[in-house]
This record gives sequence, C-alpha cells and structure tokens, in this order.
Amino acid sequence: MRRLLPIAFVLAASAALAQAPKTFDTVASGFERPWAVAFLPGGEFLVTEKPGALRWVSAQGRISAPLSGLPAVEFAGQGGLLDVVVDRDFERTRALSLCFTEPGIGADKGKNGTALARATLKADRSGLENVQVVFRQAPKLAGRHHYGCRIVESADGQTLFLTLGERYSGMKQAQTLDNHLGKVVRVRKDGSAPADNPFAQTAGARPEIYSLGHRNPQGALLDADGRLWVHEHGPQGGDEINLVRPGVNYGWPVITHGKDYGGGKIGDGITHQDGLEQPVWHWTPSIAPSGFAHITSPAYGQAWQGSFVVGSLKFRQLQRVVLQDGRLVGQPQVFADDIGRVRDVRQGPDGLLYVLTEDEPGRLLRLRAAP
Ligand SMILES: [Ca+2]
Repeated sequence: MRRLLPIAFVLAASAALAQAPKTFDTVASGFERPWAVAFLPGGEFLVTEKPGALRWVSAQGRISAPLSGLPAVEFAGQGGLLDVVVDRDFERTRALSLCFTEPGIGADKGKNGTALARATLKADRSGLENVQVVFRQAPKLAGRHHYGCRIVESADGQTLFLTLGERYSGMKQAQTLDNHLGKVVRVRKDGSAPADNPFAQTAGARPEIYSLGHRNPQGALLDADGRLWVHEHGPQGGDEINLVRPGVNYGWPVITHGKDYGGGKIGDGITHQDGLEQPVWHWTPSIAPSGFAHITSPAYGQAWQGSFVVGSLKFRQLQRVVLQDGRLVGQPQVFADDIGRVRDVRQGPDGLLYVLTEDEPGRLLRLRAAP
C-alpha cells in the first residue's frame, strides 16, 4: 500500500499536466517587431509595429498595409510605436488610444519621450482620423530606453492610465513629483488631469501622476474587481508585479530586489524602506516581462479562470500567476516555453488568449481552449 501512494500521485499530476492548454494556432504571421494587439468587432485586430506601422488584421489573418494618419514616431532602441487600445464603446465611436515615442522639436530637438494620442479608426479601416496627441511625458530626454507605455482604460471609460518608464537616465526623478519619469499617470481622454488624482492639489506636482517610483512598466491591466496591476522590468534581477494604488510610491531606485548591471549596488543596495511599497512579487533572475493578461473566461478550465498571464521576452515564455487578496499565491508557472520573445499577451473578446511574438516573422498566436 505504501508504495502505491506515490504512484497514484504521479498519475494524478501527469493527468493535470496533460490538460494544461499549450497548443497555439497562428492567427497571422509576418509582422515586423509587433508590440501590441487590440481587438476589433468581428474577430479583427489592430497590431502596432515598433518601427511605426499600425496594421489592421482581418478575421482570416490578412495583414493590411500600414494605416494612414499616424503621428510622427521616433523608432530607436526601445522606442517606437508601442501600445494600442480600443475604447470600450469602440463599436459606437471607433475611438482608440495609441502610445509611442515622440521626437522632440524646437528646444527638445534630439530628445524624445512617451506620448499618448487619441484617434478614431476610419470606417473602411484604412487609416486614423481625428488624431490628437493629448498627453506628453515631461521632460523629454535624450536616450533610447525605458518608455513604459501601456494604456489601460478605466472601468467607467472616463479616464486612461498610462505607464511611463524613467528613461534610464531619469531614474532619480522617479522619486519626485515635478516630472512624469517612472510614473503611472491617470488622465481624461482629452489629456487633462482629474481633480481627484492623488497629487492634483499638491504644489509643484504634476497633476496627472497616479503613482510613482516605477522603473519601466510594460504590462498593465484592470482585473475583474477593478484593481490596477502593473509589472515592470527590474535592473539585473528584481522584475516586479505591483498592485497600483493612488499616491503610492513603489520605491525605484531607492529600494529594489535587483542589482545594477554587472552586479553592483543600486543606491544604498537596500530592498525595504518605510513608506515605500514592496512588490507583490519579484523575479530574480529577470524574465524581462512584457504583456499582461487576466483570464476571466472559462476557456481554459476552472483552475485557470481568474489567474493572470505574464509574457517573458528573455525566456520566450508565458507564465501564469495567481493573484489573490493583493498577493501572489504559490509560484509563477511556466506553461508555454520557447514560443518566441513575447511582447504582448491579452484575453480577447472570445475569452481566448492572444500572444504577440516579436522574432522574425512576428506572429499573432491564439492559445487553444482546453479540450
Ligand atoms: Ca518597486
């Protein structure tokens, strides 16, 4: 009897593994450095490419020529055309948001920064119209790193959250309120700051700031309970998941669970300090997280419903995490390995997971539902 117990356990475990969804179908292939996917009615998509093209993708996977009407985008290093999100009421309004690296002009010539544009998609899907840059990260800096740039529409559709990296050279400024480096901001769709933002009444503070002390957040979402989560790239180690609350300081670069490239200390080399929020989870070594999805659909079975999925550029993986009561339960689970450098992962309106991989040829993948 004693010897049977471990055998039964192994059988049960392998049966559970066999049921884990891991079959991907290729929806479309041939993108150049795809960065974000948005979902249109009728099973169509919009996909951004970092070099600057926005493409429409038919339900059959046909990729269009670049859409017309985009604002000027600077493509260099980590910058380019980055996120795209369509409004909750897109079917009625055809309204969407884009974020991208905007080249500086005039006194800012030679510098760049993250910017947020609003636009409407033409009815024939050939281009954008009513394009307006409504928010610009300040200050613009020279350099090609840490743009952040994930957009999340609030549940009531009235405001947008935008994640902003500290541009690497602006890391110390992630701790001060007179700039948008290393921040999550919350703006109305015309770019103005709501009066109930946490620092809207603080003298000298940028009124758009919602949270501070971030490094380079490239995954963001609202969960089914309306909470805002981000993940962010650490330095060498110390990638983080954070539950974002208004006015909270997430610590970078004063505290971090990572080290400087080459292994040196960052600042005083401390991981905790009063008044600075600890991450809900941190990865060492770094996985280079990009893309963040919340599985609300039953497509992948009961055990997966309610969990979250993080893409890894570095390990070419998807990891599933369970976040409950503001903390991570257990460990992240790798369920798709070596599928390419994952740039984006989202749940589509059909309840299935869609994944963008940026290796040549860039692909849009769909995870098949559990059998
Ligand atoms: Ca932190």
